[in-house]
Amino acid sequence: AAPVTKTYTARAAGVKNSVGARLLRLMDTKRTNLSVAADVTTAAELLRLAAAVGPHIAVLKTHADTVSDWTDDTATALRLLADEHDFLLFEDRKFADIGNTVVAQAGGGLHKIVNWADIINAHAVPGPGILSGLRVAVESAGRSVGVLVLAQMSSAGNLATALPGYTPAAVAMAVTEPDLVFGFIAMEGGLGGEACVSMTPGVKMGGGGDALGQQYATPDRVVGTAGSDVIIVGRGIYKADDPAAAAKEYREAGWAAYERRCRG
Ligand code: BMP
Repeated sequence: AAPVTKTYTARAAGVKNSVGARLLRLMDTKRTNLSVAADVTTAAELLRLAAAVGPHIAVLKTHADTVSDWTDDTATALRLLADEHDFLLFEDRKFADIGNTVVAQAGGGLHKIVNWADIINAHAVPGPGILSGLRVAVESAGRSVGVLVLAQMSSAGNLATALPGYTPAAVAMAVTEPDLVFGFIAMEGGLGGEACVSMTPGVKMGGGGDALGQQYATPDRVVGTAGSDVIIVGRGIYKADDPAAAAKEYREAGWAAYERRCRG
């Protein structure tokens, strides 16, 4: 399919999940479609990185379970930074269990994810009960949270991409709950229609990969050619000598690709 050429803002009105609509408007207002994958291992590094890249990003993506000294204060400090710099917090926990279990994983444990994250994500493998469970957790937290379903992955040999029918089935599951699910982790845009947001990991200037199966595409390819909406960049930014400067570069590349796409 041809990439979606409508602006993020023009699509926001059709998005039923309030976090998804907010993300689309925020990207146009702040002029950034960049998400930084903050894959650092201490709370101090995480907060330092969030403060440095905050002015350039739409979303900060975390793996709270890789932070060795995570406490409730880490979440509180992240929320303050998110509100100060106007970005959303995405905890990339990739829930993948039965509904009853994800209620406890999303709401409880050490990380109490739905108490602070704006965006969470889920594999489609367990079936729709996983979304019912996440809905219970979100409703009991009493906050606005949006869910992304993993429709595709960036890693070599991943079964979502290798098995014909997997991605359409994941999309079909997601679009039945538009007030909860606003989009996908995917390698392309347009999945689920223009009211859905695609966020793409595996992004690095120059492309390439790593030794453990990661496969990279450039911001231009992801947003321009593949029509995805948000680039997710980890090592390309947090391993740079100057993460803020690298974030600015990725922001500009992602934004230029979006503006070209909107011109059709
Ligand atoms: P990096 O840019 O350093 O390769 O990091 C990519 C980030 O995106 C990691 O946090 C990883 O967990 C996540 N990710 C991915 O790479 N591929 C996927 O398919 C899904 C992901 O969440």
